Amino acid sequence: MDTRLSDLSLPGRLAGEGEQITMDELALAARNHGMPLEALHHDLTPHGLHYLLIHFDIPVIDARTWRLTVNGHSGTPLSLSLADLRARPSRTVRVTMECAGNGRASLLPRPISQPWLVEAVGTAEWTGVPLRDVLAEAGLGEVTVDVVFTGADHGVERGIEQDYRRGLPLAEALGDDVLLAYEMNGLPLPPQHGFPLRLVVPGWYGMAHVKWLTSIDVTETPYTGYQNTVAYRVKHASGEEGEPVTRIVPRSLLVPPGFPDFQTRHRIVRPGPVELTGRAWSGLAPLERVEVSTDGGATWSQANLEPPTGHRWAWRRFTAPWHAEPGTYTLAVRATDADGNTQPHREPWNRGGYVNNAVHRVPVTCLA
Ligand SMILES: Nc1nc2c(c(=O)[nH]1)N[C@H]1C(S)=C(S)[C@@H](COP(=O)(O)O)O[C@H]1N2
Ligand SMILES: [Mo]
Repeated sequence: MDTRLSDLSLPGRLAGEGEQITMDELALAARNHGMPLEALHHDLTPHGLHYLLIHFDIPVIDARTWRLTVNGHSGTPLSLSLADLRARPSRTVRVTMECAGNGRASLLPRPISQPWLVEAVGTAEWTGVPLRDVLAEAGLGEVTVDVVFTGADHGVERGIEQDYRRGLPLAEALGDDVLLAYEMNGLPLPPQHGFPLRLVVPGWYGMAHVKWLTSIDVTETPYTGYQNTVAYRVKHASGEEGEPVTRIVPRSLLVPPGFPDFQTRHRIVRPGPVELTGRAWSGLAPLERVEVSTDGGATWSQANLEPPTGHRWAWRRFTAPWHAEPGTYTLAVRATDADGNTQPHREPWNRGGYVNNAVHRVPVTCLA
């Protein structure tokens, strides 16, 4: 029998009208977990609570034999061990990372893929070597356009067998805070977050932060691999070329107040003062303001946004007092950045379900 990968791998599909979450989506959701929203209380997402997104399998890597190969223009490729990288000057950067597909499960029609609600986010301190130092040593020449990062994980997507690989424009790759990171919150990277080495591109959606790095290559023409030219593009029909997904647009999330019902997770509060709190971030421009609503976004009032801490790429906390009276409410929150980018009421729709930053809504019942 002639078996082809293209027969085994499903084409991109939109859920039919009324079609519930499929077993394939459940299988993805069970592997790729979100951050429980109560963890928004922490400046740094505690180990194990950071969201996770892995296209294929988590590779098993022996750090003693692992090497990073860097193919630049200096003639001989660099071959760096973990010890070589750790011996170099390091930098630590606090970064809020969010999956570009965050919010996908709420789109109508729903693109069938990892069915995120709103929790595909986390904040960590990444320690590693500035990428540009390594690129300078490897030699960039005059002609480099993109820098291409290859992970050790391997699989098939839409019939195309591949290593997870992404290209990044050179100007972005040379950013001060772009790291080849070997530590997360002061500990070696855990296997699921890219051990022994991952790329960190602060301000960009998650797909750019390639895990389990094995090689870095510079190219003289724009990189045209699957994860840049087929996936992670904002398209309205499947045949379109679309626009590449890049930086994180403003978003804010509430810590759901009060306490939840186990099965529905519906929130319950008691009458009296309730402090609404949560986090907001933007990879485009610094945040300007956060607003909250208790009537589903019909009216808004300004929240207290904590001042910037010097961690440009990390989320910021906000609080807003609320005096709860018996009844049912839809709480909502939205963030706006210094360039005027804000969050829409309705989910912006596109074929892959990317860059959806609709306002976060939390239904709450206040007991009598
Ligand atoms: N090698 C490799 N890197 C990867 C991925 C992957 O599947 N393989 N997933 C990307 C995506 S889509 C996201 S959102 C982030 C998630 O990083 P985290 O799991 O550490 O939160 O990793 C990115 N880096
Ligand atoms: Mo992602």
